[in-house]
Amino acid sequence: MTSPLAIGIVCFPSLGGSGVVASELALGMARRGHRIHLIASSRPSRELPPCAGETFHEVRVPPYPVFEHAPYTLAVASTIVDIARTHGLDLVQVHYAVPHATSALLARQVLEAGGARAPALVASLHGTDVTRVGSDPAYRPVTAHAVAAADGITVPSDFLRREARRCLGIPEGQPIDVLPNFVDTEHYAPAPAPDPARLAALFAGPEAPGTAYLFHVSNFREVKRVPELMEVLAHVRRERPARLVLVGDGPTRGAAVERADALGVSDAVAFLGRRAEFIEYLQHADAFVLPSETESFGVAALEAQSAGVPVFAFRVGGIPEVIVDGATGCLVEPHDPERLARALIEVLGDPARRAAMGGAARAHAVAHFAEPAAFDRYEAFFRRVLERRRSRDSR
Ligand code: GMT
Repeated sequence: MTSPLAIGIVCFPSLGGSGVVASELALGMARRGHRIHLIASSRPSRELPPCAGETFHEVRVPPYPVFEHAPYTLAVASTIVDIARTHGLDLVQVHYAVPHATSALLARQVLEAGGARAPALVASLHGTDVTRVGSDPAYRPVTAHAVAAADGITVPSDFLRREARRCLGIPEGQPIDVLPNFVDTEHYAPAPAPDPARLAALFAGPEAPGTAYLFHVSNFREVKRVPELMEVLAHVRRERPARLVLVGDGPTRGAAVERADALGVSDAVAFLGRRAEFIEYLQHADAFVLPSETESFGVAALEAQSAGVPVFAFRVGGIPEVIVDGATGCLVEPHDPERLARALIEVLGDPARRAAMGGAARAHAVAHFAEPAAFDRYEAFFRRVLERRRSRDSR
């Protein structure tokens, strides 16, 4: 019987994939008997049932008139120090390197300066913390230093491992472990029996027979290319009736609404805004469309597959590591909305093929990305990191 670990998990609370991964992992590890301290500026928006082994710690960032930008990085570092001193921590895992890896490194230095043994540091990289924000000269020197100083580094795909070496200069000799993201396959499951009345209620609108339902969820940042989704829909609708439902909100929502108006498809689009729960929409959708410019992984695409919904996306970043082109969805060359629409028209026009893809998507998610196995991988990884540090310290 291995001993339970005390783990601090730091994340951003918003509906982004890194927050989802962090909060699901926190719950999964707490249910396995570990003591988990979840650290964020507010409760992560993915509401999960309370669990005895999990404690939430809010990072307090007090404003002060001198600050143009309140120093969140210092507040996270102080929170980690406080938890380590009060409760004891074996390991701190930070999700999203900017600025969390720097906060954790600072916390380590503060604890060691006080004569304490600092927790091991794991930097879990997610995407733009490497490719865009982390590699921006405004942040790169400090971010690269903090990530390289971690006792363990994880990424969700081979793609992001290559990018971490290239953008942050992590040397070949330093291990970066690929731990793919995961999904709760019991929650994200196909509908037991698709219900036409429920379908009509969910995707309300004047329906033509055979209407195809397209679904998208994201944080509507530039990288997601949500306005281009309107073009995909317009192309599809030239060939067949289709509606698009979007969950989420963010900086490009206005541009997406305008593009839908300009293309004359507004009546066929529903912007539902932010909501943590959208499983029913997924379960009743014919396709999930993700026209992102890049994705290191694409948690939403995995959730769709787990619900038995094929994914249509551009062949970019780590997406080919999550979606099997032609089997669990379709990947087309970036970044042409018309090509994406043609792939949709082809598959949606062949109900038997669509059904086979849905079944394959579900099987793929269950076989490769289910939570229990992912939690095993994380636990083994955390123990490896601690062991590595122990043997280094004893030398
Ligand atoms: O890097 C980001 O843009 C934010 C981050 C997030 O917090 O949602 O998204 C990244 O991490 C997710 C979880 O690992 C991945 O599923 C997303 O593909 C990745 N986003 C990008 O690479 C653009």
